[in-house]
Parts: sequence; structure tokens; C-alpha cells
Amino acid sequence: MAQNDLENLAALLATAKRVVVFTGAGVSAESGVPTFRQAANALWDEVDVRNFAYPTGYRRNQPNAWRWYAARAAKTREVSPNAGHFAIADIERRVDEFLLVTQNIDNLHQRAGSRNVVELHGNLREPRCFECGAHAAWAQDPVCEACGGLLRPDVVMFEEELPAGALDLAREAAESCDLLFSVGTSNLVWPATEVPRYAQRAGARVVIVNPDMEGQPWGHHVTQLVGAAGEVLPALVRLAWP
Ligand code: BV8
Repeated sequence: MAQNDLENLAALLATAKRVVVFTGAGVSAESGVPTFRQAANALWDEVDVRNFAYPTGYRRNQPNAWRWYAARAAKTREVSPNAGHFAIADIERRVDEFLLVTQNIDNLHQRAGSRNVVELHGNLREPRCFECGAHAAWAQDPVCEACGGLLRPDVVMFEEELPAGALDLAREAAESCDLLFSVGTSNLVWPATEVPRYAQRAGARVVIVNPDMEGQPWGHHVTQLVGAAGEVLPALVRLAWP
């Protein structure tokens, strides 16, 4: 992007009243958290998504599915937020109204200081029991101490509904914002992929941050900012608030 375009975008950010940031796994890539698709270490290339990230497959593939999620949870505790996470938390502190809508389950946004966060796909903080819903710890075996049921990650698996009200909150914010950033997502998973479209249809400026623009929204009111979140977002924030 030409420098003056970046400066114009920074001026838009500096004067925006209502900002939404929508993120996917790409915002955590520079923290060392594997993304799901395309990358060399993509998660869905390492396991068959049907065996682990669908309820039926998860139940059938014990204890491997539990251990796969337990290992991912441990990994998210070992890594740290990157400059992209911190830049998003910085934007939240500076604008009047802000909502972060994330598909990520790694808790890195919250560890970077983001407060107003909607987790569309749950999180890996504490597993819960499939049967009684009790929250538990990432123990050796996935057996609920309260009822003996099967433990599972507190994430939204495929063919499961999103947390009640999460998408409504995201939609209301996207449809009333001035500016929406879509950062590090392949836009392949529904209904999360609707969030930038809500903003675009409502006439907000939509800024895509991604090193790879294949499959990304484009057209009227859409700006494609090619690059890594950990580089592009801090540069934009520095320009907006020198
Ligand atoms: C539902 C679990 C109702 C948690 C996940 C047919 C067509 C269309 C839709 C469907 C269909 N059949 C069924 C559906 C609906 C289905 C769906 O969308 N399926 C897909 C596969 C087609 N959706 C659902 O099932 C949802 N529920 O609809 O309920 C229902 C009820 C009954 C029956 C049917 C429907 C539930 C969806 C939630 C699924 N859970 N994961 C976990 O394990 O994490 S999805 C998984 O993908 C993750 O949650 C992740 O968040 C999500 C999206 O992936 P991304 O975050 O975008 O990551 P990805 O790797 O793909 O891309 C990374 C991007 O970052 C890339 O663009 C890359 O270029 C970029 N990048 C890389 N480095 C950087 C970077 N960007 C910036 N900076 C960098 N440094």
C-alpha cells in the first residue's frame, strides 16, 4: 500500500468513533500458534478435522482427541501475545466504542489487554463436561469428577451452535461501526465469515489485514492491507496516534 494511502487510513482510524476488529488464527501466527489451513504446519493437515473438531468424531476418538486439545491448550499458555495483539488492545483504549470479535480460542487477545471481546468459537481456558456442563481442569484423562461424563474443550466444534448471543453482539457492532478490521482469517467458516459482510453491507469501511488476499472480500469501501498483523497494525497505530 502506498504511504499516502496508509496515512489516509491512519487518519480514518484516528477519527473513527466506533471500531470493530474481527480476527482469525492469523493474528496469532507470529506468536507461534499454528493456523488451521494453508501454512506448512496447518492444524487441519496434521489431523482429520472430522475425528477431533466434530462432536461425534471427538466422542469416538478418545483419548487422542482430548489429548490433541489439551496439547493445544498447553501451547497457548506457553506462547505470548505479539505486536498485532497489543496494537488491537491499543486501538480499543483510544476509540470511543470498540468490540473485538474473535474466532480464536487461545486467550492471547485478553492477555494483550483487550477487554471488550466476543469469542465466537469459545476458548481453551477450561474444559467442560459434555454431559453436565461442569467446568474442569486439563487433567490426564477426560473424566468429569462431578458426574463421570466425558470432558471436552469449551470450544465450538463444527455442527455446534455458537455461544448464545455472541453472533448478535458481533452483528450489532458490525452494522453500526465506522470501521471494521478483518485480521488473519481465511473467511471459510460460517457464520463467523458473515461479520465483515455485515459491516460492508451497512456502509462501513472494511480493512483486510492478511499477507495473502486470496478469497478475501474486496470492492466498495474495502481496503486490502497486505502484510503480517504484527507488522501492519503497529505501523498503522503509530501513524494514527504519533
Ligand atoms: C454452525 C473449533 C449451525 C475450535 C472451529 C457448507 C458450506 C458452508 C458452511 C457449512 C457447510 N456445512 C456446514 C457448514 C457450517 C460450518 C462451516 O462453516 N463449515 C466449513 C468447514 C465450511 N460451521 C459450523 O458448523 C458452525 N456451526 O453452523 O451451527 C449448524 C448446526 C448443525 C449442522 C450444521 C450447522 C461452527 C463453526 C465453528 C467451528 N469451529 N474450530 C478450534 O479447534 O479452534 S473452526 C476453525 O476455523 C477455528 O475456530 C478458526 O477460528 C476457524 C476459521 O479459521 P481461521 O481463523 O480463518 O484460520 P485459517 O487457518 O483458516 O486462516 C488463517 C488466515 O491467516 C489465512 O488467511 C492466512 O493467510 C492468514 N495469516 C497467516 N499469517 C498471518 C495471517 N494474517 C495476518 N498476519 C499473519 N502473520
